[in-house]
Amino acid sequence: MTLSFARLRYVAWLGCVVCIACGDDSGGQTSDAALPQTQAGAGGSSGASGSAAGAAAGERSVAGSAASAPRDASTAGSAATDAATATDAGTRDAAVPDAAVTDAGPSDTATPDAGSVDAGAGAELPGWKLVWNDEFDGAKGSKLEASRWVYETGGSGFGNNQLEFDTDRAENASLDGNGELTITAIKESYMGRNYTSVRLKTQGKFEHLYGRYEIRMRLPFGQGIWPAFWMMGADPNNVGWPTRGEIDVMENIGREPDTIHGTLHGPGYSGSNGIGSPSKLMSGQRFADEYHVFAIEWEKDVIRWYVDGKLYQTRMPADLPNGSKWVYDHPFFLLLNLAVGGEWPGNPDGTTTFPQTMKVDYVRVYDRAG
Ligand SMILES: [Ca+2]
Repeated sequence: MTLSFARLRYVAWLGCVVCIACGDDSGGQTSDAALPQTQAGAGGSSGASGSAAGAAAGERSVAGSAASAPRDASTAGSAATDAATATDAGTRDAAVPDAAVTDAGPSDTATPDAGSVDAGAGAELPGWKLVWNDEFDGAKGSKLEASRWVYETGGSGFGNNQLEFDTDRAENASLDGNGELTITAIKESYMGRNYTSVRLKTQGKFEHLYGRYEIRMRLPFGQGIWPAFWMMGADPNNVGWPTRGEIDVMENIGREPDTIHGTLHGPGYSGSNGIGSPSKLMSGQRFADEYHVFAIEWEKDVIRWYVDGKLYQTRMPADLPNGSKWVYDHPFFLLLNLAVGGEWPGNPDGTTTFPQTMKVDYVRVYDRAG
């Protein structure tokens, strides 16, 4: 394991995936101190901190998600622009949800179907050019491709007091033979821990500046279960976390089955003070019931978060606390993990069932075309 336990000094309260992250960088990056991720966490509270936008954003629910709105591929190219405009206006997320702000694209089209597996082909997205992806095609039982992913193994708790030991075993992560990655959190005694799972990253394999980052997946569920798709800033100069920056594309904690969180962590706004907003499904729905597409569009001075093609949050430098710095103008790498327990989600209890399975159809990264 690559973590430097010493670094994991602080524990964040709310969800910092990051924290998680922090520990991660193998290597000696000094400062990656661990840290917490967070925030977002806490649901509505997230963001709050000094961000003007924080408040407004909190309420937005991207209801209707999947099933309801058919996506219009043709809007894809301009979507971002429109969104940004709406946002600037101050209406921020509010304005956008339903509108035509779609991520559009063939990919989303597939999303609506509940149990659908492998949206398959169709990585083309109007207005965007695919620059990196994993469709998880391959023989049943195979592990992830070493050319794309690094298994971040260990049971340090990643600064969040997570309970699992993250392994590189096929039992915890393997292709299902039908175009999907299956990540499984298992309750078992392993290396001094009582749960095993997986934490993947593209550090050193794929680090990229700006673009659209999209994942189609079906979440696991249950108290203490904490899936996340997120990004950490590459850190060649060892500035450490949170100065290196963290973008949480999607986090979910089991006790909020209808809610996901998108969050930024940077210097002066990390851990429980991260800047973020939740997105909720309509009453009675759970993210674990269907596949959903989670995405961000990251450009200079603006990051937009989407669920099933609907924009629910836009963040810009003006949203940060006074005097704090926007640290999102350098390459980031991707992380995909399924944590068990920890400060933010709390630990599993008698209602939690194992194994818990997270299915991932694809991860795709695009640059703006042209
Ligand atoms: Ca696939």
